[in-house]
Amino acid sequence: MADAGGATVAFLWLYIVYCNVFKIAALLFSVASIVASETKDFAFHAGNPISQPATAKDLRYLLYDVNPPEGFNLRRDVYIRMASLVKTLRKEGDWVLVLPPWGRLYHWQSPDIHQVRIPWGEFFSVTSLQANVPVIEYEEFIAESGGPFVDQVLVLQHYAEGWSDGTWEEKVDERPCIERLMYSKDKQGYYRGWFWGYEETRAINVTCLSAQGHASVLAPFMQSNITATSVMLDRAETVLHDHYAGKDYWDTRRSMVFAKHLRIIGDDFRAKYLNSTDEKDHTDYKEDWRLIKAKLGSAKGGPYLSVHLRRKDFIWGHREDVPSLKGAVKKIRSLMKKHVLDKVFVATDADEEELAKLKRMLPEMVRFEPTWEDLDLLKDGGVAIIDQWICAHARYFIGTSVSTFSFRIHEEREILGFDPKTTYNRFCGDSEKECEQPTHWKIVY
Ligand SMILES: Nc1nc2c(ncn2[C@@H]2O[C@H](COP(=O)(O)OP(=O)(O)O)[C@@H](O)[C@H]2O)c(=O)[nH]1
Ligand SMILES: [Mg+2]
Repeated sequence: MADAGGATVAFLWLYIVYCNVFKIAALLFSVASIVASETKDFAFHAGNPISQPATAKDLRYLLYDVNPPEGFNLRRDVYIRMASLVKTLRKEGDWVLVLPPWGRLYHWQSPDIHQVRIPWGEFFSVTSLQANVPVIEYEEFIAESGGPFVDQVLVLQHYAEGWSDGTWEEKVDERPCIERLMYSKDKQGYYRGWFWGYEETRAINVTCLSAQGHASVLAPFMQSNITATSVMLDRAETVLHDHYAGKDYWDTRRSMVFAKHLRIIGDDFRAKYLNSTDEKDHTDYKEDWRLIKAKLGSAKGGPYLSVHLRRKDFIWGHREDVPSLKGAVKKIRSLMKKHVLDKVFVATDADEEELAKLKRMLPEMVRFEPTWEDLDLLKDGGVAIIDQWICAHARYFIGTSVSTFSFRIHEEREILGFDPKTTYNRFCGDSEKECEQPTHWKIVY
């Protein structure tokens, strides 16, 4: 057990100061031009209304949001679907994807920490995202598009009648809203609702759209029926992946590089407590994700077992595929023995009581335990990413059944070039009969 370390905190302060200077500069000189100069040739440009008024006129913005109860790692998956849709839309127009600020997530419950209106740049490398598809932060959208207004909100929903006639078809139709609308008109006739904690944001128009199929099924509808400059898809998780685990999926997934300060903290921790460095472990990383093409099986990983032990809502329902703590510790011990590893790194969302129990049963476990000050800077999302990063670099990983948190670790390890046998593993429930292991989704370049 260890805290994140003083040097790391000092580094973070420098980083934050740097970010703030950057923000002020952005306000003074127009966000768009800063983005363009920062990204240079590395990325697409999201359009530049100051120096190119002609193209700015045609710029369209796609915004989106996800069902409130959904967690961090499903939201990362929905980003992939939206990136795919924007790529399709861009065949007929200059569309830019607006990154929905992070916040108000059900699991982000650390007390006294401000966790709303968090830009993507705090968790991911936006320059890396831009090398895949043009994206901008929400505040850049406000600055560029002329204010906190969304022209058209389309609330996605299924079909009231379902698809009970037995034939699945892909379709989109404007329909009456099935559920109670989460937007209401104010005195001026604007729609108010949840816009990521930006209370001044309003929508001009809100309608419901029944959609069934993959994300790009929306493209023809949007191209022929919507003329609004900014369009927000709410409940974006309603539409599916265009092609799950295909090349486009992996391109977008690979572009979701964690923010550099989080990777540095994770790497420092690996070196300090787990005797793990990229050089020794053959997990070399390049800043430009397009240059990373690790061969399957080339990564060795640090000399530790890593574990993602999902608890909380996963045990409340006494799910059959989730082990008791006792069962999990038994499995951990047997894996350490089998793979001759004397260290185990544990990432978990266990509550205080369970954690105390786990510590008694597995006193040697190593965890990333941020101080309050660290947490204040990193937020729950940053800590989750550091946990995932450390799990991704272990010689052997075991996760929790159907947890998207574990799935994102699988992908990270796939990118790093681990042998699938060391990655696609999960705990079994204590009395689970057929304990099917996770699917290997092979990376496609
Ligand atoms: N730091 C940390 N947070 C976790 C861990 N497991 C779960 N969480 C938190 O709980 C949330 C789980 O929700 P989600 O991301 O939707 O994953 P899923 O529910 O497991 O599919 C995460 O986003 C984290 O905030 C863990 O091992 N470490
Ligand atoms: Mg979840």
